[in-house]
Amino acid sequence: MGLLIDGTWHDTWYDTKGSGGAFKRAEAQFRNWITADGSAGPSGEGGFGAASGHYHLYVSHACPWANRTLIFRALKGLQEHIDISVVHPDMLEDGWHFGTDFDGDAGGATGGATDGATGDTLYGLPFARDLYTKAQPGVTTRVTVPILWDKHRETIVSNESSEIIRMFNTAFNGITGNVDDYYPDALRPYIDEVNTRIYSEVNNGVYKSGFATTQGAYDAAVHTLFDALDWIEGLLADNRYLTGGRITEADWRLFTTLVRFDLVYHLHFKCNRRRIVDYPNLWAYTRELYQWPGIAETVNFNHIVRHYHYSHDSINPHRIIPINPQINWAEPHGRGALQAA
Ligand SMILES: N[C@@H](CCC(=O)N[C@@H](CS)C(=O)NCC(=O)O)C(=O)O
Repeated sequence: MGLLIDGTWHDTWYDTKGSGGAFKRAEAQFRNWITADGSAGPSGEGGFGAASGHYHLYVSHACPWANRTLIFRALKGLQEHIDISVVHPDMLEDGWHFGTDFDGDAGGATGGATDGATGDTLYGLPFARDLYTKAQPGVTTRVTVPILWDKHRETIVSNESSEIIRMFNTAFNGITGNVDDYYPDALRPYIDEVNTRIYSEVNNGVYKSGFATTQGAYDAAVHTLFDALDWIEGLLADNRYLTGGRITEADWRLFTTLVRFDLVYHLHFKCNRRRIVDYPNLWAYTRELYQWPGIAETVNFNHIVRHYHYSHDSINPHRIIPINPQINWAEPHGRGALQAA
């Protein structure tokens, strides 16, 4: 784990000294947009037009932010238009790397996809940081996944998952003919409001709990997290999805945290007041989303379990991979028939 400073790699863990032991996530730095016609998007440079085979997505199967982008690639039928490379689940002193010696079937977790680490299928580079310096030689940045890469310009379009999923939602509609909309105009204010709370208190809340280095920082994060889960449990008693009867990006953004919760966040990040299976509505909802066509294939439990327990030696210094609960993802969810967006 580390970061690039002026293009040079420094192997350092997150610095929590200046923030009273609290984990603060850095802002993503590459913020261009792919649009249907290459016109400028809400941020960054223009000139990134939608085209089949033009872009490549670098992901970790362990990572909830990368999982969002794989989900939108599946929901929007983009698999044949945007190919992918999968990093190795172990993120150690060199950060994310492209070793191929991980078999996605290994590890004993059940269900989900089973593909392993692919290596960098575009360039054969050893490390994800090499992509960042290829895009910008003197860059100062954390080296995160997902990375949406432009194969022609040989640069990073975006390393911000919340924006990549918005691009996937609309930019390629003319190519795929898939006009399903997960960020519909009428619901945008409500989706934005729900996203803001869930990002801070749940998606990032599990990391704030797990990476806290003082009791106070942990207590603040973990209580906020479970208050937010209680709020969502109540919301789902009266609503099919977070913003009403229609599934939106807010649901998919929450799902990638929920699907990892009982396997890794509950134990490894000490988010252990309750498990997701203990909340009737949240658990049925998580199963429903997992069982949605194309979604189980985007979730690789073996990468998830391996990455968290093996990569964070400040939390698990002996790198022992726990036995893990057996979760029945195929159990009927009982929330009615599936609805398209
Ligand atoms: N804002 C980014 C966050 C991505 C992120 O933090 N990814 C993690 C993996 S789950 C990562 O690559 N961390 C490496 C690091 O922080 O050095 C997004 O949502 O795309």
